[in-house]
Amino acid sequence: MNYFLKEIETAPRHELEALQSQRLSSKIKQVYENVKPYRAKMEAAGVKPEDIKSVKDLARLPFTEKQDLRDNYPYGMFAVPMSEVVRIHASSGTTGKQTVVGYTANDIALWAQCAARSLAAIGGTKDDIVQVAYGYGLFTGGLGMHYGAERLGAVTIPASSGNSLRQLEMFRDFGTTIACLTPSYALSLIELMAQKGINKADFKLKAAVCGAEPWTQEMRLQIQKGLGLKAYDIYGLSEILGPSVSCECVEQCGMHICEDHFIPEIVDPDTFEPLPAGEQGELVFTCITKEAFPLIRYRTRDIVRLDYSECKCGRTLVRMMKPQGRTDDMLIIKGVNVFPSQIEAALLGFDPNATQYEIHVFKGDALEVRIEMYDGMFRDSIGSIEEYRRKAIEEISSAVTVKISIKFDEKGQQKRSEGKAKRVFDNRAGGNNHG
Ligand code: DLL
Repeated sequence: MNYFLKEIETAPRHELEALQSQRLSSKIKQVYENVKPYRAKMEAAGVKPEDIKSVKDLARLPFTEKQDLRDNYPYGMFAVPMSEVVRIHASSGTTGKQTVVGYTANDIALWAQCAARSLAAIGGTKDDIVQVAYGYGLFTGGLGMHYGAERLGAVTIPASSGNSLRQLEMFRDFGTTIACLTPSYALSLIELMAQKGINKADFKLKAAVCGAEPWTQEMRLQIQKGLGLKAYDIYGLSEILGPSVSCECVEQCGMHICEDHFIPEIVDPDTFEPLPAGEQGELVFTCITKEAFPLIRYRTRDIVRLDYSECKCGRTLVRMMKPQGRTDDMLIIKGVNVFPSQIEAALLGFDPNATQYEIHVFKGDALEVRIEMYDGMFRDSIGSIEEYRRKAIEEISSAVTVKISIKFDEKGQQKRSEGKAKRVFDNRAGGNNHG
């Protein structure tokens, strides 16, 4: 097995917990002293830093939410003087004002270590050639994986996203072995390969590190087949770090969280009460090592289940299963909660080639799935267009338990993704329009 920091990644759980407890209590002291909003919240909750002695005391601390970051925009929650800050990133801000996060030099080193651990977990070594096709800029994907690949000692290609034909040329000419990109961008590249007659046999790719947006197992199979590699899931969010808060290992069965830096909790999304291990709920993180922007009990809005069982790779770090969606992306259709990922799983389960699709919601809660047509779509087993429609409605409606309609879009009509795909268009008044 390939590890970057074996001692930590395979540490017995009681040792890991002792480390977390010690780091947590000193971090809470630091934020209490240096970050006014934390001090105010803790005082309001009647909690003193000395009350937090171990991870078991975590639940006594107040939550932090996106709104707190907005209220203290841009630098009000930084825990160090600005002279210590060496980098800033910002969240994409799909809803409301963007949020700003800062990093000290140690934070950047910590991030590079986490990203190197992620790459090592999927089999990466210094002999690899890593093409980073996440966007570079305020978005954390590009620079996060870039520093990780360099820390691993691999050859790093700072491709950034877009310029798709060039991405494929680089795969071929530079002998790229690991590609870092969003899953929807991977699909866009696969489509372009078919259009340009580019063959995956010309590539040396062995792995894709895909994240930044929800994607299903069905999508994984499409990417693996289309690019001739193994596709691994990587998770992160700007507020906590960026990519590599957690990443899959070669077993492809859940993403190991860097728990020596981030303590995860799962809470009930309605009552915010902590849920027992193994239950699905909202993921909450507490940063215990970051210096500039250590969020405490940050509610991510991602719906996740944690698995504490042993992993075949030998890592003892808890695994988070694929996020089922975000509480703020969940659609409420006639009183029923519908996650876009459920629609994707049902659609691709029925037709693995229907990867270019959109979800539209209209007044009166009408839910329409628009599937872009592709060559040969109504041939073979799926039958005629009406037969396809009937089957798609049946499969998707039964998965989400609400009635849907299907519309077929012309080939090439829908916008292709180069980063986070936008798939949901909520046309109801006040509806959100997340990807
Ligand atoms: O998307 C960081 C990142 C970059 C992760 C590259 C992985 C690879 P944000 O733009 O702040 O940061 O968006 C964070 O994206 O709360 C999730 O809802 C979603 N997300 C990220 N990774 C995954 C994933 C980056 N693997 C938000 N599966 C998070 C599902 C994901 N959703």
